[in-house]
Amino acid sequence: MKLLLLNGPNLRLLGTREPDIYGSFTLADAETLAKTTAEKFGATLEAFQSDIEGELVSAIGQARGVYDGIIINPAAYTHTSVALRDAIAAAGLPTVELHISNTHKREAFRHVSYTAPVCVAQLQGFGLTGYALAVEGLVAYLNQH
Ligand code: CA2
Repeated sequence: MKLLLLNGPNLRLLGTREPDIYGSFTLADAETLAKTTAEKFGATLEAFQSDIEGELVSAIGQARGVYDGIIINPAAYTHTSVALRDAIAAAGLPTVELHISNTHKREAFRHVSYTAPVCVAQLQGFGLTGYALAVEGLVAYLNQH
């Protein structure tokens, strides 16, 4: 089982700013946790981060036939991107939307997700642990479907 982890814009700043919202872990910490969790469940995981919407769209488009499922933290594009939503729907791969913070406790514009309706699940508010939980959940989903 091969999984793809995608992280969207500004998530490379994790660990450098806004620790009250996002914690003090780095993007590398999150990617390493996701990879070790995947291995624990007999899967492999590759990770990619981009600030560029089109690069994320392309990564999703190229995932079909290579990966069995996707975990994506689309970051701010969650709340704006029809292109990412269409890419996820077109890829037809089970996808989990992940957020570090609980977006429902934050500004109203973060309460809407363009991407969640085309994902099998959405997980948010667990900080770094969410990266492990999302992998565990996606592996379980793929084993059942
Ligand atoms: O909680 C999440 O994971 C978010 O996807 C993070 C996005 C935000 O736009 C979403 O509403 C919720 C922002 C990512 C920016 O990451 C930073 C990390 C450290 C310092 C500054 C920004």
